[in-house]
Amino acid sequence: MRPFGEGPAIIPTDVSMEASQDQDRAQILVVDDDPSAAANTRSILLELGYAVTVANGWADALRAFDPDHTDLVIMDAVMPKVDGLKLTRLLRDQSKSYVPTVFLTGLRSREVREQCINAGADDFLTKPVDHLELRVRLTAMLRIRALTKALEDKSREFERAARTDSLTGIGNRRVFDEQIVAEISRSVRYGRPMALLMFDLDEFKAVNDQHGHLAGDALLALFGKVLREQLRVSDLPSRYGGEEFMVIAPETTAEQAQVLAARVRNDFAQRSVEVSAAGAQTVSVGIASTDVLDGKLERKTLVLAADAALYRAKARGRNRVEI
Ligand code: GH3
Ligand code: MG
Ligand code: MG
Ligand code: MG
Repeated sequence: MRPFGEGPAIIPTDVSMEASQDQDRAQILVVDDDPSAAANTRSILLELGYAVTVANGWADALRAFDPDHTDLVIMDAVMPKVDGLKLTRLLRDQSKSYVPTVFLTGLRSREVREQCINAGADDFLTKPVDHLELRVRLTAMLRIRALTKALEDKSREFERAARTDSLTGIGNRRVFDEQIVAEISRSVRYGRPMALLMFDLDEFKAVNDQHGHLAGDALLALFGKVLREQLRVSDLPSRYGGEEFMVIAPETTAEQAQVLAARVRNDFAQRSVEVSAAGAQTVSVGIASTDVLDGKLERKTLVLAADAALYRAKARGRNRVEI
């Protein structure tokens, strides 16, 4: 869709042009239980240069509605079973993106108009449709749609950035805080095992001191990559602090977590040699898991247990895994 809708795109003159311009043209979904009324609206819209999908009734509309591509819905207010008012609510529930809806109604009563707007319609037009009226209303509505969509995209981008650690590309502390609560409650509810693995790079301060912070950063980035590659999709990695990382492993016992930790440790030690002049970088791991913990399972218990295990790994010489 073109930004900020400076009116409909140029009317295509041949099929190949139509295909190439399709991305640019606003996509309008026409919903009408009366096929001839729908065809009429469709032909006006095509003439105005819009891309049009027609749905004959509510079930068809729910199928055809695509929040990522539909820019605007033109809907007949009076349809059997599910009318325009109800359908608008259904479509709104189905979409996180705000897609404007214009009602077409043969009813001229002022109460109906108020009902339409109260039900979520953004505008309405009476049948038979006046071409100019339709054109100007759509221009205004699509301009708002373009602005809204740009804002929605931006906000998704910000949301993603606020949750990602930029150096390692994995989730940050905020993501860990959310995921640990959700996974513990899932584990408790279904009586399923879960493990928490806490990784801490060994003697990392020395790497920075001797080889510079850029070398340290490269190693941290590599560790994030190793986690992304070595874990199952259901495992949840995050950067907890400076050179400390967490992995929440659902459906995982202490024994299985040890295997996972060993895999990460070995891969990281091997690949770190290529990334930094500091030589093979080792990492210590503390594991807490529901199958070896007693008492009420809480976030605090699990984190403290993983931390204590990590401390033991450090005390016993580093470059090892403890439970
Ligand atoms: P230990 O084996 O006991 O864990 O020793 P250590 O040196 O790794 O532990 P310490 O906590 O003393 O040092 C952690 C170091 O990690 C200190 C800090 O400068 C470094 N660090 C934390 N975040 C970053 C980062 O984003 N980039 C770089 N290059 N270094 C970081
Ligand atoms: Mg009707
Ligand atoms: Mg540390
Ligand atoms: Mg450390």
